[in-house]
Amino acid sequence: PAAIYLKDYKVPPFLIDKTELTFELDESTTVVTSKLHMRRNPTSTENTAPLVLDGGEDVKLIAVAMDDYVLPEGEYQLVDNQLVITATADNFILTCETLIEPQNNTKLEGLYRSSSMFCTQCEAEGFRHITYYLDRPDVMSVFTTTIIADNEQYPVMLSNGNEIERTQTEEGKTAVVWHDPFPKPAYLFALVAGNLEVKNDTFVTQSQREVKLQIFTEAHNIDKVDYAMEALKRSMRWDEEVYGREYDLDIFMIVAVDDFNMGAMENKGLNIFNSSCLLASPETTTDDSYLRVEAIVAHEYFHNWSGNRVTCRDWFQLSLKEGFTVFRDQTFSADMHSATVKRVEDVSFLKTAQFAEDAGPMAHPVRPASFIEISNFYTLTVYEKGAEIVRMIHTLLGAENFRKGSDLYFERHDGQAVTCDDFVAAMEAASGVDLTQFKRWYSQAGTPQVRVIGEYDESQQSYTLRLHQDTPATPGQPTKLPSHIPVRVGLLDQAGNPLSASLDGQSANEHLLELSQAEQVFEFTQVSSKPVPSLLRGFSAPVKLSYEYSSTDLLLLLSADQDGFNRWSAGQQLAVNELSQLIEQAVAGQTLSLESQLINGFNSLLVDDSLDPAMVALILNLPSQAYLSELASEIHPNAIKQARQYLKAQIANALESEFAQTYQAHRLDGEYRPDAQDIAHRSLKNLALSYWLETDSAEAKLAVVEQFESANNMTDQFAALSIAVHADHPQATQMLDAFYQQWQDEPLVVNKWLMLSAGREQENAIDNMKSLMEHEAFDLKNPNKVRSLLGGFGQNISAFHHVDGSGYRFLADQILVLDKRNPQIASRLCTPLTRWKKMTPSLSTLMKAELERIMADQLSKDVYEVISKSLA
Ligand code: B3K
Ligand code: ZN
Repeated sequence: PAAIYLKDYKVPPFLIDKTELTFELDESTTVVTSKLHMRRNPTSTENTAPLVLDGGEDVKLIAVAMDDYVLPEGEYQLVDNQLVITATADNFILTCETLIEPQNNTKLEGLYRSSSMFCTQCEAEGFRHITYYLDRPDVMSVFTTTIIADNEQYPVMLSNGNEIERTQTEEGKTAVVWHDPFPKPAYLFALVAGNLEVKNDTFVTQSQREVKLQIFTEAHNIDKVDYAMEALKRSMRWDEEVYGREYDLDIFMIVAVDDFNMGAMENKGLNIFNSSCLLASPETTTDDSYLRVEAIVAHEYFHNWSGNRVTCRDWFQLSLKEGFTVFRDQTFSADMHSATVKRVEDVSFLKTAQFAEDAGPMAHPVRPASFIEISNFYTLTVYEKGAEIVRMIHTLLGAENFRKGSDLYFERHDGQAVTCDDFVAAMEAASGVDLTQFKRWYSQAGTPQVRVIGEYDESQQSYTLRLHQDTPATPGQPTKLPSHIPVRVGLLDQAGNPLSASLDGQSANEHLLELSQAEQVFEFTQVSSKPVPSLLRGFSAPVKLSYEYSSTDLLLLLSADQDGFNRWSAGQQLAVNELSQLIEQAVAGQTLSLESQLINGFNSLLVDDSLDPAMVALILNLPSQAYLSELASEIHPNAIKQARQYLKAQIANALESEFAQTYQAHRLDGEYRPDAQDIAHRSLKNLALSYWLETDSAEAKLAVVEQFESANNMTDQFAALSIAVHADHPQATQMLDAFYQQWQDEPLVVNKWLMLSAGREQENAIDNMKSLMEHEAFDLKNPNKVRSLLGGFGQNISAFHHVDGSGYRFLADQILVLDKRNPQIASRLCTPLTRWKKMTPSLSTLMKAELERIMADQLSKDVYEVISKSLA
C-alpha cells in the first residue's frame, strides 16, 4: 500500500453542486441511484482531466449515464475501485446505479446493518462504499435523499436536513424524501432506517427559532435517553453564550446504534452514536460514563459549526475540526462541573496516552504530512494534542481576542473547506498576535522537553529562571526547531504564600513566560524571599517539564499552591519519584523498602474538609501503570505493578483509620445525581475503600460486599466489584458471577463485566480469555465487546506480559482474525504491541516476533500501516 502526501494536494477538477440519492433498502441487495449535478472546477488548472470517482470493492456498478446518454462499456473504466470517464462535458448530470449489500458489511463503514436497523458511517472515506463519488471533504454538495423501504419493518427513515415528502410507491412501500439545504462533503451524509422509538423535545434558539430535538433508539433503550437530551440542550445554550453559535436547521436528530467503530458521528442534523456514548441510567451507568455521554453529545453538537459549517480541505487538516472541537467540549465540561478536576483528567490522559504515541513508531504531527490509511489518524495526537494547541492559542491571545478570532474564522470561512493555516490566520488577524513560530506545533511531532533551573539572589532580591527546550527525534523528523511554548508561572514563599514578583516591569503573582528559543532566561525582580516556583500552571503547554524539586518543595506545592492543577501535579511528581526508586529495587530483585513522604501529605488532605473531595481523590490516586510505563526508559511491567502495590499498601496501612473514616464520611443517601458534588463524594469514598481494602481489614472486606449488594447506582456497585477483583477479595468470583446474573440483559453493563473479567490477574488467564470469547456475552461482530474484552486483557499485567509470550500471541491471533472482518478495529488493537522497543529485552523480543508474524499475513491497509511502521 502506498502513502499519500499533503504536499500533493490539488483542488478537485470537478465539483458536485447537487447530489440526489435514492436508496431502495433491502435485506439482500440495496439499490442506490445517484444523480450528480457536476461541473468542471473553474479554479482547477486541470481543464482536461478525466472524471475519477471513488468507489469500493463492495460497490457493484450496474449502469452509468451522462445526462441522458447511457455509457456503453469502453466509455468508462473501473480501475482500482475507481470509476474513470475520460470524455466529459463542462456541465452534466452523472447518473449511477449501484448495488450494495449492507448485511454483509462487516467493516461498519458505508451503509451497514446494526441489529434490526440500517445505518451509515461515512467519515472519513465511507461514502465510496455506498456509491461512486468525489469522496473528499473539499467537494461540498447539496443533498436530497429518497429512502424507499417497507413501512412495517422500517417505520423510521431518516437522513440529513428536513423531511420534505412522504409517499407510497406502487409496490406498497414508503418513500421518504429528505433535503439538506447546507452544502456538505459526503463524509457528513447519513441514513438510518429501523423500527425505532423516539424521544421528542424542543429548543428555542437565541434568535427565538424553535428547533425540534429527537433522540431515536430501539424500544428497550428509550428510557435511557433523558440525560443525553438535557446534555444536548445545555450544549446548544453554551455554544450560543460562549461562541455566539446558533443551530441552523429546524430539526436535530440523534440515533443510538449498538455496532459502531468509534464513539459517535456528527452527520449534519443527524448524529449517529455508539449506544455506549448516549444511553444513561443510574442503575446501569457509572459517573464516568455520564460525563462521557455529556461530553460526546456536546462534542458532536459543536461540530455543527467547527466541522460542518466550516469543514476540512483535506484529511491532513483533520485537527482543524477535531482539535478545536475537543477544546470546545473540554471547556464546556469544565463550565458544567469543576474546571480543575476536568483539567487534571484531561492532562492525565494526554500525558499517559498521547505522550506515549508521540514517543512511539506512529508519532506524527498534529497535521500529518502523509498517511497510508486515514482511519489510522483519528489519534490522540490529532484530537488531544490538537486541542492543546487551540488551548495555547487561547492562552497567548487571552479569552477576548480568542473569541474575536473564532468569530472571524467562522465569518471568513462559513460554507468552506479550509486548513489549519486558515484557522491560525483568523486568530492572528483578530488579535494582532504573530503565530508564525507557534505554527510549528502543527508540523513537528514529538513532545518538547523543557528543563528549568531557578536561582535566587538574596542581595538583589532577584530570581532567575533558565529554560531550555528540545524535542526528541521522531520517525521522519530527525531534527526539530524550537517551539513557541507558553509557560504559566507563579512563585510561593517557603510558607506557601503567593510571592509577588516583577517581570519586564509587570508586578504580579503569576506570569506568562513565552519560551521560543532553545534556551531563554527570565529575570524576576522584587522577589522578597527565596521562592519555590510553581511551573506550567494549568498545564499551559503539552510538554515534559523538569525541575529539580526537593520532596519538601513538592509537599509545599501539594498543600499550598494557588493553582489546583499544580497541587495535583506536585502530588503526582512526589509519587513518581518514590515509585521510580521502588521500581529500580524491583528490577534489581531487591526487597522493596521506602519511607513514603506521601503519607503525611495525604493525611492532611484527608482531614481537610475545605477541599473538593474530587481533587483529593485525584491526588490520592497513584500514577497509573500506563503512565509509569510512559515515563520509563525501559518498561518492566511486573516491577511497575509490584512497586505500585507496595506503595499503596504502605500508605493504606499508615492511614487505615483515616481511610475508613473517609469512606464513611462521604457516603451519600438519597437519589442518585450525576452532578459534580455527588460525583466528587463517590469518587473519594470509593478511592478510600480501595485503600482501606489493602489493609486486609475484615471490616473493609465486609464494606466492599455490603456496598456491592446494596448500591442504588452503577458507580458504587461497579466500584465495589472492581476493587474486589483487583484486590483479589475472597468473594471476588462470587461477586463477578452475581453481577453477570443481575445484568445479563443490559449489554453495556455486560461489557463492563467482560472488561473486568479479562483484566483479572489469575494463573490460567489465557484459558479464561478463551472461555470468555466463547461466552454468550461475547460477540466478535460488536466493536464494544471486542474493545472491552481485549482492552481489558491489555490491563492484565501478569497475563498480557507473560514471560512465555502467550499474552502477546493471543492478542496477535485476535488481530489477525479481526483484520479480515473489521480493519479499523483490528488496527486499534495493535497499539500495545507498537510499544515493543521500550519493553525490557526479553519481552521486547517476544512482542517483535508477534509483529513479524502479523506482518507476514495478508493485511488491510489499516493494520499494514501500523505494523510496518512499528517494525521500521
Ligand atoms: N468525526 C468522528 C470520527 C470519525 C472517525 C472515522 N474513522 C467523531 C468525532 O470526532 O466527533
Ligand atoms: Zn470530533
